[in-house]
Amino acid sequence: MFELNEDQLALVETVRDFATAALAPNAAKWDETKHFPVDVLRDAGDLGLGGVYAAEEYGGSGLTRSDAVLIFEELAKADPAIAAYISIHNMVVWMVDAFGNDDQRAEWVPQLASMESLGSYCLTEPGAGSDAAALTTRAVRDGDGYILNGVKQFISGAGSSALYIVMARTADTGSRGITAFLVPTGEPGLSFGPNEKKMGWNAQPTRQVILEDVRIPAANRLGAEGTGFGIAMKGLNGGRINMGACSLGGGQAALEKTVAYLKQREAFGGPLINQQALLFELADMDMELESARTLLRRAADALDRGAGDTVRLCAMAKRVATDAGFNAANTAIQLHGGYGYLAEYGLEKIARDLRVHQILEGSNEIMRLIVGRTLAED
Ligand code: FAD
Ligand code: 2MC
Repeated sequence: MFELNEDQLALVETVRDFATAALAPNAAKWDETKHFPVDVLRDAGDLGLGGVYAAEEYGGSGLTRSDAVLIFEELAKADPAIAAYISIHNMVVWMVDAFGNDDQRAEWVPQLASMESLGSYCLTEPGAGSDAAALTTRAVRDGDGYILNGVKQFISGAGSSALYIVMARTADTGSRGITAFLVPTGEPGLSFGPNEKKMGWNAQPTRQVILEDVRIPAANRLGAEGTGFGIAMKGLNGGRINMGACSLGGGQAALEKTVAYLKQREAFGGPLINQQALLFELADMDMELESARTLLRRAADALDRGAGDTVRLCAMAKRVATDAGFNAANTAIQLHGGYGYLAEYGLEKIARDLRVHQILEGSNEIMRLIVGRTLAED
């Protein structure tokens, strides 16, 4: 599990080459100008990064979750915001591929896997975030279709995506009354709020998705009525470890920048790396990132095998890796002194981007709730 095979080593190298050439040189500019680089996402799609763990049948790459965490760590070393969006897109593609019927898969997976079309995942609402099963967006059956009404909050990629997977209520039976729907862009009644002004993740849009009497055919229902919450949660298990991998990538990049900096920064008669107090900080960063990486690979392996403790391990890995990544970025700022605070050094962007990973795809408190519940149940 812990030694990469030849295919994985080649995969990491390919993704690193792409990230180094296409993402890293532009990351600061995209952050500053709030530019969502859809053309570069298409290049990522050409490399097979749009449907990493979708089956090959409809154009996915057919890779494993263990491969995916390697990919997202590499992408995030160059730009955590873009890596994280690609992860969300992959969650959408996988949900269509895993739970869609043949018609839905044939229609959507090829265009999503190539990233010709982008996908958004719409669970959160203004009044229902962590308590996702309390969502109130409604889908009412109307002849051979459904009429959707409601507002989805904080939707990544909104306004640019071709496909929105919307979790909506079809019955008043809690999490078992939720159904997933494929809502294509351009449907009458579908609109978007303004792009939110954010601390980080500036290279991807975050907007409300507003549904006002949006009529979609019943053929756009993903899975059976009442299965939408399970579909949404199963998507998130993979999303959570990917988000952890994105945090490790950002944290690792921050560590490497800091080692290089302390080797050349002179104070008190020599390079600062000779100060043991600082070397211990670097060692702690390295240990925390490596511990998180180990747990993340274990969770990815559990997801690949469909192991019984997958949900618990994905939640643990998400909490541990997103905290490790942010802490490493924050320490890196400190160890750069005043220069760490300057945008030019690239560290404050990493910290701003990684901060939200502790909040979204299930906050780190919710990860504790998931793990804690399994302890209480035992
Ligand atoms: P709340 O649920 O109101 O929580 C507030 C605080 O209370 C948090 O600290 C939370 O951890 C804590 N808390 C809540 N319940 C408990 C509890 N039982 N025990 C202990 N602590 C608790 N959502 C989507 O569906 N799709 C997206 O694409 C998407 N992208 C996002 C992008 C960004 C930039 C952001 C900021 C959010 C995004 N989200 C998205 C939403 C994100 O998943 C939610 O913000 C998150 O789940 C938390 O929900 P909330 O903001 O409503 O906070
Ligand atoms: N994997 C598979 N199934 C799951 C699951 C998971 N991770 N989590 C819950 N379920 C199932 C669970 O087994 C149960 O199934 P059944 O009805 O067959 O018994 C059902 O879902 C309901 O689960 P709970 O009874 O645990 O539901 P509850 O409402 O008590 O709590 C909680 C669920 C808090 C774990 C869930 O609401 C949650 O994960 N909240 C966080 C929301 C979140 O992660 N949002 C992220 C939005 S996306 C985003 O941020 C992006 C950037 C894209």
